[in-house]
Amino acid sequence: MNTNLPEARRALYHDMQALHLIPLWESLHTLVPRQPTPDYEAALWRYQDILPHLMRAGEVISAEEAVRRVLVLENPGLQGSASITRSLYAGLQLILPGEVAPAHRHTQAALRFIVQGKGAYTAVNGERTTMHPGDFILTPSWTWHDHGNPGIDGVSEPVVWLDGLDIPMTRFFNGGFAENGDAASQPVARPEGHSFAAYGHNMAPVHQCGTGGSSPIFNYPYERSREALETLRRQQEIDAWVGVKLRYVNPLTGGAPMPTIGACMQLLPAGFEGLPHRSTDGTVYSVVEGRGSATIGGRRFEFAPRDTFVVPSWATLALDALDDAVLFSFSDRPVLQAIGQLREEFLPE
Ligand code: 1HN
Repeated sequence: MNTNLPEARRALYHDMQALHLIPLWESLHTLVPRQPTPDYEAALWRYQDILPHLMRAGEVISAEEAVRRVLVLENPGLQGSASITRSLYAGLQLILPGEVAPAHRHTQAALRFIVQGKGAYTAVNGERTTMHPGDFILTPSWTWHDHGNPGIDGVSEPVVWLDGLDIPMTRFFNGGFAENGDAASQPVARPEGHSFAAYGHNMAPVHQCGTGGSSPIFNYPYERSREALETLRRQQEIDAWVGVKLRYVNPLTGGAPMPTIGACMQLLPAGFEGLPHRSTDGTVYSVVEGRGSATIGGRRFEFAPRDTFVVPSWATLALDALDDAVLFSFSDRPVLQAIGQLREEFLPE
């Protein structure tokens, strides 16, 4: 062996550079960490802080010009990436009365979680659904979608929702394709409520057995999810870590509503002091009802209705509720599950 090793190594690395060769042994420990070491942070966006900026955006650009008028919630640890976790994107979208966000489709899958206002709809593959706060709406990969806010029942108001997309995953795999529609609003092919009637009642059409990758239900109404949580909190023991928590399913498979994104809704009874837990799926939470706090990796964030917060992979999360609190959440869980990398831990305290 060479007697002046440091010098000999440096010389070797230098001479290898032009051939695009690097020594594995210098970075092995960071390439294969003993546990997840996310390069993004826990963070909370207060709706109260965001809303004035969103309304100002409504004054400076139309939905039509913007195509989608969205303020992206960019993780402070991932500046320039338009990502909220390594694999997911989130943003708050505003559509004002009378506006239309034109039809397009892309391979990126999207969800909408309605945060405020009524009178808007989203259309997916020829069917419209009216959005209500707390509704969980899907626009699966490559489905045509557009949004409009014509108002309803004499109500005409701004509507805001949280968009969640698998944009960073699509970017990672270089699988992004997109197309614009011929018209701003896609033609209506089926009456509103069709998908929910066909698939939303633990039944499915006998002549349609295609499963596809995504749920045929594209609006999971808050009314139903809230009612289920309310009944269960009275009938069953409250889980010490998550309160009462249900996951949204694709009724044809029992799996996640979309291949890349899973979602849940949970209720924390007033006074709940949850135990810490962690999982490898970086998760975005949207507060529907109630105040409380999320302690994420030892940092405490107080939350109020309509706030959004993000819990990094493998960071411990402990949830407390002052009032009855309802939280919606979404993550890359189905992907981690599919590749054998989903791990969860429920800690004693
Ligand atoms: C998109 O299609 C929507 O349809 C929202 O509302 C946000 C962000 C990036 C790419 C496509 C929408 C989006 C998006």
